[in-house]
Amino acid sequence: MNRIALVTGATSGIGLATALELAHKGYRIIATGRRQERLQELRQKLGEDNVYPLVFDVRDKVAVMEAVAALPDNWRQVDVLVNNAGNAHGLAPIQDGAVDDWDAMIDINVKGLLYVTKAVLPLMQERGRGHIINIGSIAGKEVYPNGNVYCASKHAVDALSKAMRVDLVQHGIKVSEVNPGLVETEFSEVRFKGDTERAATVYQGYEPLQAQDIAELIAFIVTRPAHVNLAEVLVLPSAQASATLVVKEQ
Ligand code: NDP
Ligand code: 8X3
Repeated sequence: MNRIALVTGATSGIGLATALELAHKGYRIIATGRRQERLQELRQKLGEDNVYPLVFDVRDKVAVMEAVAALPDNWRQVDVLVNNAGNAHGLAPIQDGAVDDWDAMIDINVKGLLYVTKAVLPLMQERGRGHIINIGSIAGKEVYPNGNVYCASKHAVDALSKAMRVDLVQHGIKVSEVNPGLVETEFSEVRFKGDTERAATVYQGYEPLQAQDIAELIAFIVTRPAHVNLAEVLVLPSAQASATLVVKEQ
């Protein structure tokens, strides 16, 4: 198999696990993120011919466009785009929210996803095929207290996934949305601005999902036959029933 997947946010968590899992399935990986040293580690691990690192901040539309435009000829046949880069900043009631946190979430989770999609789509359109996987969230299906702008950003991902599916179906491009519940990654460390103790409490008292669980799901979705599209999947830890209901040990 000579297939190529571009995975954003491949430096940690779900994106890193997905890059590894898809490589295991035989894909060559275009791995993106801001932390260059982690992309180099991935390249060393998987081999130079199997990983092409692209370092950019998804908020920087010029950097995104230039990086994708500069892909060498043997890396331009992108079969799969995993729009995974994203995060939450803060957890506060709307009246106390920090405007910089709001900007970050909307700029990264919504506008960043759009910029990368805009840059990569022509490569799929010219071949008349491709598969885009957008990483949404249960926060794109429900809102929870203090989650306001993060939830809004993931509701936008939900709307955009449906809209992309409608617009791209006649171009032979599949669009799938994967909506995880609680996954133990660096997500909460970022949300709580490096407070690792507070971050750890999010995943205590029950068995959260691991990044590998989501990676395996993504690998399953992209390896379905051409006529099958798993359009949307909500995937939760068994202890979670909704955005707010998680059964924890006392
Ligand atoms: P991590 O914090 O572990 O990973 C986030 C990834 O996004 C990193 O690789 C990071 O790379 C990249 N990223 C963040 N900001 C930027 C930016 N401005 N430019 C480029 N890349 C960026 O978290 P997760 O793996 O958990 O998160 C991945 C996705 O999954 C996100 O979209 C998140 O919203 C979603 N999600 C997570 C859930 C969870 O419970 N963990 C549940 C549901 C959805 P770098 O810092 O190197 O740039
Ligand atoms: C991440 C999961 O519940 O923290 O999207 O919003 S949650």
